[in-house]
Amino acid sequence: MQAELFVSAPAREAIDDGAVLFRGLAAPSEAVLIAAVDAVTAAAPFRHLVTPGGHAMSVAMSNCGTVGWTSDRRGYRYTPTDPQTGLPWPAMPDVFLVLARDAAAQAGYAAFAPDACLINRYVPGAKMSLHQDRDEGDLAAPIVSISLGLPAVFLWGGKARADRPRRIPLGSGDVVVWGGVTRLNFHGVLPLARGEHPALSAQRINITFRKTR
Ligand code: MD6
Ligand code: FE
Repeated sequence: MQAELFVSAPAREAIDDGAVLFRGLAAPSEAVLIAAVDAVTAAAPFRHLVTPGGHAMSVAMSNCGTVGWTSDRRGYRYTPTDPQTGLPWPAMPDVFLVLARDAAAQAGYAAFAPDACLINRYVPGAKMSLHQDRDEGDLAAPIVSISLGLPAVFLWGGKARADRPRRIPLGSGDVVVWGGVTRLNFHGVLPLARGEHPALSAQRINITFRKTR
């Protein structure tokens, strides 16, 4: 029946070449995803990493997967253990993997096999300056990004830092997939506005999946 096609196809918005936004794709999984974030961050607590320039980031971070993204005065890199605990990063929860692979496939990236998952926590005022994601060894693989909690304004820039970014509102359950010719585009997040989310109170959680090797 025709109606079933509409039920199973998520709202899809093209952001750019190779970049797609699926509104609400993760919304049905919100509670399960939050429980999985809680489990990961009980073992690998959120922390404010220091940039090579010596500034503490306003966004708090954790990771799960075979390797995790980290930063200190010596630079940015992926490590197999959590520098704070000395332990391996927690395994990637199944619910994360299933959703990431499904979103990637729907965006046209078959067989996405992420080995790293970065979890970012924003509170009001926290932001992410324009940057490129370029520390991954496999730039042919896309990145999948899931947003939960308070809404944010995502900045979608171009190939050069000076390109004026577009503003894309992201809400809880929205999933962005990007790769291909825009894999290295600059992007960021405006300072989070105050608000109250039913499940996450005054927080936004962003989960990004990457293939580093
Ligand atoms: C955020 N996201 O949405 C920050 N990077 O909180 C990112 O920096 C990002 O969402 C690469 C791909 C997708 C992303
Ligand atoms: Fe990024």
